Amino acid sequence: DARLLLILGDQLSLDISSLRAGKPDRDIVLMAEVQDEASYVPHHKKKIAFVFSAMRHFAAELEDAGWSVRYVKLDDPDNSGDLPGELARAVKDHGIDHVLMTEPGEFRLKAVLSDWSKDAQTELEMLDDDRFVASHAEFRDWAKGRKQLRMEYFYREMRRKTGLLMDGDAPEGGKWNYDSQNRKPAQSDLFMPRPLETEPDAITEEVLKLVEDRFDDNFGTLRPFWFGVTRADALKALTMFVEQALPRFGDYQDAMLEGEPFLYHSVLSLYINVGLLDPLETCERVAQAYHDCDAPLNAVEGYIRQIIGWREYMRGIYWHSGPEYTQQNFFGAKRPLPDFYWTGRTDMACMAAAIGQTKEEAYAHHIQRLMVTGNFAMLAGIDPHEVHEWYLAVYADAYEWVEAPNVIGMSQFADGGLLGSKPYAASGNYINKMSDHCANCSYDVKQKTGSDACPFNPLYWDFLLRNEDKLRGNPRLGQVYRTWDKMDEDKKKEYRDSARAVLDRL
Ligand code: FAD
Ligand code: DLZ
Ligand code: SF4
Repeated sequence: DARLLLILGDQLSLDISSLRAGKPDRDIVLMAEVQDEASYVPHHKKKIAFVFSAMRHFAAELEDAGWSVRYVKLDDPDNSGDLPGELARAVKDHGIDHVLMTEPGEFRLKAVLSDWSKDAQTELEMLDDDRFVASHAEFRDWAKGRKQLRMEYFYREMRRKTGLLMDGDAPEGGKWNYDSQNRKPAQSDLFMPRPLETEPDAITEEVLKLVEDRFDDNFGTLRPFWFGVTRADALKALTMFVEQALPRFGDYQDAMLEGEPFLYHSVLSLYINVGLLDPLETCERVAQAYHDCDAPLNAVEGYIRQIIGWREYMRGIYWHSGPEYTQQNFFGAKRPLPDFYWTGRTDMACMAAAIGQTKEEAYAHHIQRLMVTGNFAMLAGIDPHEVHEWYLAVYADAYEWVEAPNVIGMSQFADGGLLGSKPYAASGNYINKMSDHCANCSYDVKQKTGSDACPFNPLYWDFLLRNEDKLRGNPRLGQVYRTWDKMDEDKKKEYRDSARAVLDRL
């Protein structure tokens, strides 16, 4: 009997487990653009356009490969608005009693679809998503019995499992991690690579009009729309990255420059996360560049660690922690998200740059997300759930399974240290060291207190004090608290007063 294969907007891989289990001459593929998925957070316009256009192109590829595809567009008059509704319609129209899919990336959708299956008394079979190196069970086994979960040790397991950059049982070059050679500030006169830019074709143009029509009030700039939307585009983007940016990826991984939104980053996460690129094939390509002597080990190891280390670790933490993870609030932070996260209108130059390019490109690189917008939110005591929903909305690569551990865990420390060992809190000094923003800022990064002082400076101490009961015992913060203890009382008061003034202005 025919079965229905449901393919979600982030499952656009020809060899995904659901398609491998199906038969083109027997089964029907269902893909649906639905209002529910397009609005569980107010997604950036470019993100919606990217997902819909990539879905439409993928449906065409499936048809070329011989599959029968039932594709429901957002503006189809009969569109029910959610995935259960579309499953129900398809099951009825085609007389189907067995639905097959690859497990969704997040708890929310998994629950919604399982509930539908029970209510509709239709079998829904969920297969493992094996586009990851570690299965749920493997992560669980690795985590079991460990007092602390740390990415570095998990990463070594992933290196062993994949054989990437391994020299027998030993890591290539003798060390697992070459980060000590990375983290250099960049200069604006360096040759700057650009990520692949594609021209919208007729399919994308139709989607852009739909987004203009239906999502005009959403955050972000839609045009120019330059993302790739097919696997061929994504492969081209990978080649361009490996040839042009990878050699310097490590050196400038943590750098920020005014007017340079991408630097030497790959801008591939959006393609990897929807399935247009396979994470392992990406790593193999990058490893090949090292073996061909086209890129140095610090760049290649650093890049591979982001994918088989951090990306896999984040997914593991997400599924291991359960659906309550996004509700965590270790510091009890309650302040609402300031409006300038949506408008970009702030006189902090580093924040204006990170938020401005986020509006423009639905992209910011890791250090902007972590040490600028994320750091500010944590220092200012913004409610982590609001921060989480902002990140989930504004980036083209944002899916809860990877976004939530990065935001709730890594950037806001709202999980109390499950994911990382200490909060990524920093004063203006860090941003000044890694960027050229402070030279263009109306605040003075060297001033610690007072109305001209960089707001990160007093907020940094205020954060540590506000949360002293939770943080003083952290061995990695001992030195910081000793510095505070030695400060004279007047200075301490100045810090507190300045922080109060910054927070009152928010
Ligand atoms: P590159 O710098 O070129 O890195 C290479 C690849 O490594 C990325 O494409 C990505 O697949 C992977 N990677 C790197 N760092 C991480 C990480 N910490 N976690 C998972 N994968 C990683 N990444 C997302 O894919 N979706 C998100 O919603 C997301 N939200 C984030 C929120 C915060 C607060 C922080 C600090 C990080 C977040 N990240 C997220 C991780 C990282 O910032 C992005 O993956 C990266 O900026 C994407 O740009 P790129 O492709 O140019 O990455
Ligand atoms: C992100 C997204 C959007 C905007 N729209 C759709 C959609 O209309 N139909 C669909 O199947 N998937 C969409 N997605 C991706 C899903 O939100 C994603 O599959 C879940 O968040 C699980 O990761
Ligand atoms: Fe950002 Fe402070 Fe530097 Fe201004 S002075 S750019 S607010 S770190």
